[in-house]
Amino acid sequence: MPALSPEQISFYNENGYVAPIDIFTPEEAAELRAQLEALEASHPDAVAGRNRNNVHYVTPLFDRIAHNPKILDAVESLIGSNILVGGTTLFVKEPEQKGFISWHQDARYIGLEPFNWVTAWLALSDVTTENGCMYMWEGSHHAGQRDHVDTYGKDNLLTRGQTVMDVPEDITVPIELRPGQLSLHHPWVVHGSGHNTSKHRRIGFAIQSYIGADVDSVHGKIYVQQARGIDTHKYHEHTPRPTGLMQPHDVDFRDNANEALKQIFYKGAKKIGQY
Ligand SMILES: O=C(O)CCC(=O)C(=O)O
Repeated sequence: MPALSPEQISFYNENGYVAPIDIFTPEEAAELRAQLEALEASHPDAVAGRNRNNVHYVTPLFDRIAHNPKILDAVESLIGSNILVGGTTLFVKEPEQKGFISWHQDARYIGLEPFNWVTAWLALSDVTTENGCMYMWEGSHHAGQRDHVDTYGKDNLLTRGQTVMDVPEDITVPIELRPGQLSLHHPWVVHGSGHNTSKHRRIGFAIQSYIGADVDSVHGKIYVQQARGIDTHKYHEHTPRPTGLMQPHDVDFRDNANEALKQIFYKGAKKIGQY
């Protein structure tokens, strides 16, 4: 499916997310997953810990996903045609892993303004309530930015365990996806995800985020790639796309970019948590 339909756009505007969006066939998604798992076997440190951020700088596999025209068509429906890739994160939950993601808004710590941006989350495995899919608090983006408490919870996969309290959990909606399906969510929608209680991996790749060319970074330096259109505002340094797997200059660059990202994520934090 290319661009979002008017109904999907209305749904996004009303609820703060839209899903599922078919991007890859199950066969294509299985192939992408196989490539990821080969990469995990050959370069275990390249996609884990802090390095789960910005894998698209060092792997043609994730670079191609981040620049996929079908994903960009859907994103263009929401933020317009001048699109930059502002960063990516792999969100993998291993079988029966305790890790969870507390209720939060992406906009709270990322520091991208104005809010003409969207997070895209691509499933590379089945994503279910059992294996820790995201839940959305529908419509919560309408109230703008909310207070978060930095909990630094042991099993919390967010950097500082930032948490929106008093979320009406019983009305939040699970976003179940098949491999190759995408969800898109608004910077202010409150969302989170639970433990993987299943015997299977839950694998998601988030482009976090696609930003309009008019979006600046108010907490620190970010690097971008032109995904579509032109950079009308030139706020950010542009980076080349990888020419091969784990090329030394790309790895050096990614390390620098992740150090800069750390400064943003932990700005004003009382302590540095785990990645
Ligand atoms: O992968 C998850 O469960 C949560 C990811 C998330 O919070 C996000 O992409 O904004």
